[in-house]
Amino acid sequence: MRTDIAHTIRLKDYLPPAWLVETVHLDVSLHPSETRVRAKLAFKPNPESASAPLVLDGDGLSLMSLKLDGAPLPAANFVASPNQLTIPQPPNGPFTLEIETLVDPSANTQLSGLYRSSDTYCTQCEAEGFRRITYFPDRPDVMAVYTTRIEADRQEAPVLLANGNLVDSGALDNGRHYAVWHDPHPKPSYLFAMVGGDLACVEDSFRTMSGRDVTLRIYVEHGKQDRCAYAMDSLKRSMRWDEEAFGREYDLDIFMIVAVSDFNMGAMENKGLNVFNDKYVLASAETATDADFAHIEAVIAHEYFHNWTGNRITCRDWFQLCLKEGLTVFRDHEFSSDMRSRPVKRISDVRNLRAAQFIEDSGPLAHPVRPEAYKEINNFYTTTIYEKGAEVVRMVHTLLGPEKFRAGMDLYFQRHDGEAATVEQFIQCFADVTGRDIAQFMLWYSQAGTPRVTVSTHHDAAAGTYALSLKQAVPPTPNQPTKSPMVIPLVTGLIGPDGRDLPLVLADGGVVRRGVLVLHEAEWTFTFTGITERPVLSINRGFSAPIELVTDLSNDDLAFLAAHDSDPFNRWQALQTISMRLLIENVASIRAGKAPRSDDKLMVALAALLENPALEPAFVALALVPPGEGDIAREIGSDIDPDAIFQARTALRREIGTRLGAALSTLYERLTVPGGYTPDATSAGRRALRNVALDLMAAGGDASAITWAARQYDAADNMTDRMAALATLALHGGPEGERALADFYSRFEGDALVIDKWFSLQATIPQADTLDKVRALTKHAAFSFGNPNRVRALIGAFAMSNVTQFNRADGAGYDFLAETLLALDPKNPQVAARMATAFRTWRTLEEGRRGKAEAALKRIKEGGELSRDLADIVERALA
Ligand code: 0A1
Ligand code: ZN
Repeated sequence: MRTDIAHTIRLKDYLPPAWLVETVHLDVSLHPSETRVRAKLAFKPNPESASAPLVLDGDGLSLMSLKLDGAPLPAANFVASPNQLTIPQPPNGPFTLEIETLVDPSANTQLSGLYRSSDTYCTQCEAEGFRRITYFPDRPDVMAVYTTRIEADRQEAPVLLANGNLVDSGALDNGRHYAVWHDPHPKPSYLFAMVGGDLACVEDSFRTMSGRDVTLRIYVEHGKQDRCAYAMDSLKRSMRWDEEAFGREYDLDIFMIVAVSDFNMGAMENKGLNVFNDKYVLASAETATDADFAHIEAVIAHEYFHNWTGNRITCRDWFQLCLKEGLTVFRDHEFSSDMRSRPVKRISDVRNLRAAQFIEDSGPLAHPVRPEAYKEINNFYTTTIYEKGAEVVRMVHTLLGPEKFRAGMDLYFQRHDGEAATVEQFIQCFADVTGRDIAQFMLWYSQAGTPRVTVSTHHDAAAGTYALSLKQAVPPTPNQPTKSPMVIPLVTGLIGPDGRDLPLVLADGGVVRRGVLVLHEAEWTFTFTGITERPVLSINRGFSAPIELVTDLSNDDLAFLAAHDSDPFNRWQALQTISMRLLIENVASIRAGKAPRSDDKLMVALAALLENPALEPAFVALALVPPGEGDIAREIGSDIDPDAIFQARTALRREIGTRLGAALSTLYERLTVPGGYTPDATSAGRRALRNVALDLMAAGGDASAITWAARQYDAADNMTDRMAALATLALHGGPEGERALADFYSRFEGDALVIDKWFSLQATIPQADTLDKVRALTKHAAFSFGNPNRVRALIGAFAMSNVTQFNRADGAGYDFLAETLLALDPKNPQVAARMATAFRTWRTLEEGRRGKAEAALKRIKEGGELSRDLADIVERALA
């Protein structure tokens, strides 16, 4: 574990590298505990910086030998420690360095650098894992051409892979063999990858737009080949889409994906050799849900799209992380929207954004999309960098329109291909194609916090004018007490009594393009003319800006929007807002010992959805789900009582279940999906609505829903229906739930990814005995603290998704997490740090829980020698 004092790295201190690396020749001899790495690096001085000593990064390395220009370097001429190699007086001009290091992949439980997953050797080098393999200037602005020779025992590792194209391979003595890979595209060290193991492979091919044939391979454990078809299909669709939507063609002869079962994140975009968490590759009707299929499609696309946004154009430094991540998430969101239903995708994305990013942005871990300082970069692979980063790119798209946006992207690819770029350089491309000034827009990258926009309206029937007054405020966040007004694009419509959008004519003669009103000031009033009858305002359509919106719309206006808005997002939002108002009132009532009230108009509006055949089932399914517990808590803001929130939400679900029971059961019977299972969005939407209907009926106390759920569980031919029925039974079914959980385990025993669903489901049941069950499950034979998927499935689900039980009033949930993190940290600091973010809302809790959460955090802080990762999160959470 790293125990070095963590210093703060700052954006303002950026200096270009003193030394550049032209070529890297790696020669790796794989061995379970003593892998020998010989690196031959061709250095040259950077003409853009002053001469300086050569300082190479390392992390836990053992140096075996060192040569400069072919001759052993005398000990007096260098200083080596496990974490650094310095040559104080390197030659004046270019030179080569040959470095031999020894690494132990089997002992690498952090899963960064070279490690073993099951018996496969694999690497993870982002952000700073390459320095755990050899000494190197491990920073993304050092881009080199890599040639990798891998040697291994042929029995142990018949498959040997690295970036680029295969240029040589053959047999060696003693049952060993080798392969040589060459990647002609200069790349930063974080994109290096190699794999060695006994893996099965599924192969296909893709003809690019210029007519080149690319070999596509997915490597998986033997016996899993039949679960790769959807990933392969997603890959081919991604490749085609990037050509059509962005004009981007693939640039090597082969594209490989390797699925491993031990992986800290979702997947990694290493050049030509993506390494994936197997959760985002493997799928079959019996083992994966519709949501799993959609995630696989999105992650495959995301990693593939990085080939241009991330790899061909990379980041100058880690402060620019959103340059590749925000942009690539935007691209994968667009891809999924084109493959599926755009409105449904947008609603789901916004739901996730609010549930994760808005919460991060309003607590102690808030940071700008481009941070200005960090202690541990691994802790900045956050929802702010990724999802808010994508929203910022989406705003550029909204402000410019599709054609100018595409022109800006084309310019970006043309201008910066092969470079390590900055966020300014990216945004400048859009400025250059439009002639606009970007200074104020850049605040989206530098100011943390979710802007709050307050809207008030005034209709003057006599004058035929409609005034829309907007005020914006950005809340204080860590180290940023005051903020400046941002550029906020608000897609807006005024809807007449007949349900149609009125023309938007500004009184000052200004033109509204594509319905986009742009707020630049702290306060501004837009006045429209020609509005004789009172319209209903639909603002922030499609969630055009990632803001909190406060409007003076009445519940009747919102019900009108729910029924008539041409923007599906705002139809959904209107119902959410009505529900949220009710929930907040009911939370207060419950805390005051009063009964929650019901809302007839909400029920009428929801009933209308169920009867509207024009609506997509997937949309209706989303509209029937009330705001989540986290959303309600965020809206309340402080003095949170998670139990009262849960009760208010449960009461609303019960109300929907009972009041709309007849319509829900009709839907349940009508929406069966004929034929065998296919994962397409339309069938998935029908299943989603049918399963939401079932769950609401059960929430309403309908005993026949339990019978139906039990029948569905037993008869299901796919995991979506089986899992949905199991969840309903586990939540409402009493002994039926117990029976089904036991059956599920025995059906899927040995299939780790499926058993993860079983862990998560049990960890998220909002009942008092859940914590004891979770504790017991940590001892279950199928559980392991060594595997990140298992840890996330059980501990992560409990801490992040079981709001009432993690936040138990007696503090036992916090104590459990603290204890678990202290045990996990020495093994896998990255995963421990990520789990610790479950404490990010502790200050908003009511006094009793707040004290207990703080005590648990302090216990972690004082719990011994913490990793830099965990210490950083705990310190920021407590600050
Ligand atoms: N760049 C990858 C995600 C990733 C990030 C960090 C990792 O290790 C610390 C691993 C993967 C992506 O965006 O998919
Ligand atoms: Zn990414």
